[in-house]
Amino acid sequence: MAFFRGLTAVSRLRSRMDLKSQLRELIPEQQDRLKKLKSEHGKVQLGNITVDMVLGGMRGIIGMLWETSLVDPEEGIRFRGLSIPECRKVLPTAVEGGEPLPEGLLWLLLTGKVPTKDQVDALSKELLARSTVPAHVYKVIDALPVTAHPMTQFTAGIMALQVESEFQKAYGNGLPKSKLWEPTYEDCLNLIARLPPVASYVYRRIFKDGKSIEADDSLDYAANLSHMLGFDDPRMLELMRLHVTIHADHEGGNISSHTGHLVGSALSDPYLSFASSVNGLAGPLHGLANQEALLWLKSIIQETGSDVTTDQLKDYVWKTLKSGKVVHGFGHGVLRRTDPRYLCQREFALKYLPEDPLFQLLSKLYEVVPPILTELGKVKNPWPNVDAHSGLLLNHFGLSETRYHTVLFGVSRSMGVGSQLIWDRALGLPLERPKSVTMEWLENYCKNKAA
Ligand code: CMX
Repeated sequence: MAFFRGLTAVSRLRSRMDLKSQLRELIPEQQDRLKKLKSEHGKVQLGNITVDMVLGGMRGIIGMLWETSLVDPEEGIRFRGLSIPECRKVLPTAVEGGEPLPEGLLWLLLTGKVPTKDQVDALSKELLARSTVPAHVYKVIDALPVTAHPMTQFTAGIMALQVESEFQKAYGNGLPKSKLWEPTYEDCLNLIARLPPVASYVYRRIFKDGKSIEADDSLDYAANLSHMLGFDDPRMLELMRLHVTIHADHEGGNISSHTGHLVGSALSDPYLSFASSVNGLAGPLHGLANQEALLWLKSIIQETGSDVTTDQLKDYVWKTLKSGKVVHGFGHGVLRRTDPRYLCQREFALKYLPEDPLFQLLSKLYEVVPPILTELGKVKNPWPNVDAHSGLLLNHFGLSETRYHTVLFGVSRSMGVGSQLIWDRALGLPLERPKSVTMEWLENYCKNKAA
């Protein structure tokens, strides 16, 4: 009898350690918090919306709840209150003093708590156990021409994964709204787990011999992603841990996050929602900027050689702008300073690849581009963003196929979009349906106001 009591205590302890059990404990108190906010402060006005905001892509309009992270224009992203430098200090690592394990960030995004190394290791194992991809997914990808953009092949793979959605089944079976977070959780964890094999399949199909590399069960999530792509250099494993951690989430208003949340609000399952996110990420003003930024850096070296002077660089930047293009990797919709995701990648480069010619070029551009963008007189943030830096780091360790880089951003973004989708369903957030108006409506409104 005492033996069985002991066993029950162990399983109770284990269940308290496990991510889903922690969420089950957290959800009721967060639901009460939201109810209180609505009932006590629902009518409080949040500043004034102007016509500029309506016409300007809704900039600055607070209109969405996003629990997992918040961007401060001056300081940058905070994941559940922790900045990137803080995350790099407190989240468990694979190597002493190394980069955070993204599983730790996922835990933090979901629970608001910094996990222990044991919890992170258990989550790594859980993700690996969930990572089997059904064979039809690869057939769907194979049906596309090998020349299709990697992001197209990646999204097709995500859509093919959707046929196993637990959410869709549970919804069809009439699961009550209050319980929908559970199949959302299952889908999101399965999705996050299955993206590395799908992403590496796409890479090896397009750029290598088409032969997949099996996951290594001794490795963590990001290291396995690198391994399955075909890169086992320990520095590359560290880079992938950093890459997946910093690209995971950037509050709710950016296109990939917002799209996932919007589509999810129709109770589309997490696969459908996240495929939409990835399609938004594939736009050159958003995630595809990492591809464009690296192609641009390479084009400078091609045209001028690596001993480029400051004057030559200035000319090149102006030439880019005068040809009607933007300078990819610079500027931001919300940030008004250098992106801390850029700065931590710069730190990584200074540690591992200070002599890399593309890194040295980017360091020079850090001096040259902002004054030129400022001179244009319309750019609100002339400083570099995350996408200026990520490509050259991957390139340094041999992942030089620039067109592929946004796929890795996509793998990482599943953690942020997935975490928020779970909370969307746990809090019972409603269908998203902002009001739109016509130009005529605005003109009449302004006329009446003036009168
Ligand atoms: N190069 C040239 N022009 C730029 C610019 C840049 N890097 N950044 C902004 N501008 C221009 C805009 O195109 C806009 O011009 P118009 O008024 O003629 O249309 C004007 O400056 C004002 O833009 P803004 O208010 O400063 O910036 P937005 O919020 O409209 O756009 C962003 C933000 C990121 C799309 C823009 O800075 C840009 O195009 N940057 C280059 C692309 C890029 O790096 N995107 C990645 C962002 C990070 C991510 O999401 O992954």
